[in-house]
Amino acid sequence: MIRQKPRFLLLEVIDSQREQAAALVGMRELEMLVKTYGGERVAIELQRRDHPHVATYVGPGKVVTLGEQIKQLDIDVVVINGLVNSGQLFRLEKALWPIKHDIKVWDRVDLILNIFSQHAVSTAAKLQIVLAQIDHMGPRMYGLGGTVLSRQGAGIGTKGKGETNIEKERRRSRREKQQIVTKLRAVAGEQRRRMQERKDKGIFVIALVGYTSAGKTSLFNALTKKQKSTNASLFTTLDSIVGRMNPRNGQRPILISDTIGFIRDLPPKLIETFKSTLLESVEAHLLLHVVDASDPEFAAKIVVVEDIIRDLGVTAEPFLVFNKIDLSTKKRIEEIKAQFVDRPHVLVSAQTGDNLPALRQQINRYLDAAFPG
Ligand SMILES: Nc1nc2c(ncn2[C@@H]2O[C@H](COP(=O)(O)OP(=O)(O)OP(=O)(O)O)[C@@H](O)[C@H]2O)c(=O)[nH]1
Ligand SMILES: [Mg+2]
Repeated sequence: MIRQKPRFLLLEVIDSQREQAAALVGMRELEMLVKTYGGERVAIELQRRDHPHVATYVGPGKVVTLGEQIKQLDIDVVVINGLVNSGQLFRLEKALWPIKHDIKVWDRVDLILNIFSQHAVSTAAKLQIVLAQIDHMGPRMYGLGGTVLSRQGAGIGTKGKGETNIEKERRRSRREKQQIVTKLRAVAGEQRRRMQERKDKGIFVIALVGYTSAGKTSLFNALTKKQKSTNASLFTTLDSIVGRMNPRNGQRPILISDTIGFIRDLPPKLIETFKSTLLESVEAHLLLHVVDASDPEFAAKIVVVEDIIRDLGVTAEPFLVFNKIDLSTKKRIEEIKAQFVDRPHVLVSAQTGDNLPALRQQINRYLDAAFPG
């Protein structure tokens, strides 16, 4: 039976160097992801080991205690806070079958992909997710007890297929992947053509990028007067949307695109998969990097985002927009200004509209530079 609110056990292996307190801070984001998925965090487990166990990620003793917890707490999904290879995930899951036949063992990327498939609207986004799942799940997909979660509704409560016909499944999955890649190429080509058309018409194109939940869609709404949905949970936006910003009198039109947010520890292959969604960012005249100034971890998140956009092939330095200053103290705002004195930036609140005129002014400066005379 599929439960309304699947029960999660969050697990992390930490080496002897890592402080327990730091690991627990890292778990907060995972907890937020579980909540976004619609799950309930029932337990958190840290295991100290210098290296994950080669076969089952956690050691044999831990497999036994995990089993006991799963039984006692009636856990549906064990999610590991990390990127785990699919053999380890599969063997750990299999070791737990005698305790609960439909237990799921996911890593962080499985969880993120399942959230993506809940939120995807457009055909392109859906295709990208299936492709990412084929890549990430590897052999777990076919036969080896795997489940293609996007095809199973919430992805909970499905049983393994057994180990027969693996070769047939593998071939089928390879074919499916090829078909998706071809379709996505067509989507990307079409998007590129539209982008070029806009550029040829002399339209100034801005793309919003940033960590998930930084406030990209809120800023998009504030600048375009649209009402796209925003939410405190993660990955509210998956599909790119484009809106028009009111230009100065007689000025050329400005288009802004809002897209999927980034998060740490995304495998490069996954980013590759989402490239067609992110094309708009690559091709834009100006990239606005939206940062949640009220987040104590924002500096590390800036690095995550900039690494990803570099991987996408963007060479220009994005313009930093520190958002949510309504939540920050005056002292904090001064600190940010001092810390980023060497980089072009503005501090705004998409919610209250504070300092948005300064952002518009900066945008116009970039526009004038892109289309001189
Ligand atoms: N206080 C405050 N909250 C804000 C501001 N901007 C956005 N938020 C809130 O932050 C949360 C995330 O905002 P979104 O605009 O959905 O963020 P996003 O970057 O588009 O997030 P994803 O699409 O999920 O990656 C929502 O709860 C917003 O209401 C702001 O300036 N001030
Ligand atoms: Mg959004």
